[in-house]
Amino acid sequence: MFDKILIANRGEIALRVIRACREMGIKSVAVHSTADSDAMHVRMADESICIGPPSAAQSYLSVPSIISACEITGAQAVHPGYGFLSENANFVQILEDHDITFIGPSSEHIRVMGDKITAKDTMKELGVPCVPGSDGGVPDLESALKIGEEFGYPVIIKATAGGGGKGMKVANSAEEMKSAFQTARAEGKANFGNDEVYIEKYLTTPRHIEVQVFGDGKGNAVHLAERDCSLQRRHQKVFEEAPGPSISAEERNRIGKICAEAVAKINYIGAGTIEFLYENGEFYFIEMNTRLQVEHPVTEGIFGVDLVREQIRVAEGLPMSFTQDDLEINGHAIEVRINAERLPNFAPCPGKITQYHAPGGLGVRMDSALYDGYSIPPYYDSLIAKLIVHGRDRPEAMARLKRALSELIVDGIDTTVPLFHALLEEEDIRSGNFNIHWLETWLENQFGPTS
Ligand code: MV4
Repeated sequence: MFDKILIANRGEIALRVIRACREMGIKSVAVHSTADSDAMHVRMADESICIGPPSAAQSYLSVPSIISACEITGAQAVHPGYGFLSENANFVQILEDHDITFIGPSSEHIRVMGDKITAKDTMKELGVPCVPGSDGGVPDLESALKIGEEFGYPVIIKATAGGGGKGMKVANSAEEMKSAFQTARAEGKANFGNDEVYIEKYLTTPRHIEVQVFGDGKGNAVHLAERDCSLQRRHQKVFEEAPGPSISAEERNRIGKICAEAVAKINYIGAGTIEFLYENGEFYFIEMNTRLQVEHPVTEGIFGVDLVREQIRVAEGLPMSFTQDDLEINGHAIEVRINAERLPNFAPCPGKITQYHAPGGLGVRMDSALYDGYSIPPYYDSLIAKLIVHGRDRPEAMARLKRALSELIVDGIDTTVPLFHALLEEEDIRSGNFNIHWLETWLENQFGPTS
């Protein structure tokens, strides 16, 4: 059993892990930059250690600093949270070499899924349905044009190392292929040091549906249904829910089984998310994330399980505490991401919180590292809170979200809270009628193209 876990993260996700550790009787170590000396995760952990200056590159992303912090504090394991080093295969390799347990998948699984071409090859081989397109990388424009002819336009060219929408270009015709192909390549090279690209049929109006999976690393795995994360702006999720309002029990069981069997077969360990585009009743794999995701609480809400506790258990070599048969969906959960950002442009808005009041009551969970008088530093992600509500059904969850938002007070800075008040009045949101383009179209209609 682990005696002490180091959390290589900050903010609400660091608190999330510290809380799981405390419930399991495991000591927690917070790491922090000099800009985070007053941060809540430092206060809440059993111990803390400063690992560098404000810039993430020199603190939360510094592998030598994190390894040193483990050695100094005697932590036997590292939980990476999400972002930062959570999907860095080299970091995991170095931990493995130092006999420090990474609470997450093997470096090998992270590496395979971190490259989208090898991820797609692997998933296809495992029987997961994929978007039609090139088999592997496309080496030159001539081959790209052939693929365009074969699958028909529009197609999308994607950098294999891409992320956050970078290195992704749509070509609507053969004429557009040249510049789309070259731009995707150049963006891959510039942003990720990798110019390899692949091509898919472009799906015009899909939903983003992601299946939560969990493995024990010994050939056992389960799925925990799906989340609908279609409401995004510039590839940032804004509003997430589980289960997906458009997915039937039959579809859920079918795709869930495919995903669980796939990760069982590769002896995957820990939490993972298999991302799909969903259009006209079909699922198309696009990517796999090998981390605990920001929106994991909606899954926890409908299943009543603690995913971080399970991550720690399997990292210790223990079995998961549930089987597929134990997992039953109870009601509906919604998460909204509250960012320190000013509408309509979502400009980051760090600063001092002059008044803070978190909502509460039945079915309300507030995951946040805010406190009264806290100063949000300007160096990191603008997510400051996740408000998660649970109800017996979707309408009850929506009513509860509206009620909880009305109780919330975050004064001193601008936040995305007004966006959620407005969204909850929209018929499409109330009825679950949206795809990946809905939010950006709505924002343009509300505020014009500047947003
Ligand atoms: C696509 C697509 C349409 N067709 N692939 C965006 C980021 C990356 N995760 C995959 N993305 C997309 N891939 C095919 N074949 C549309 C998107 C996409 C998108 C996907 C999910 C959520 C929001 C999105 C917004 C724009 C584009």
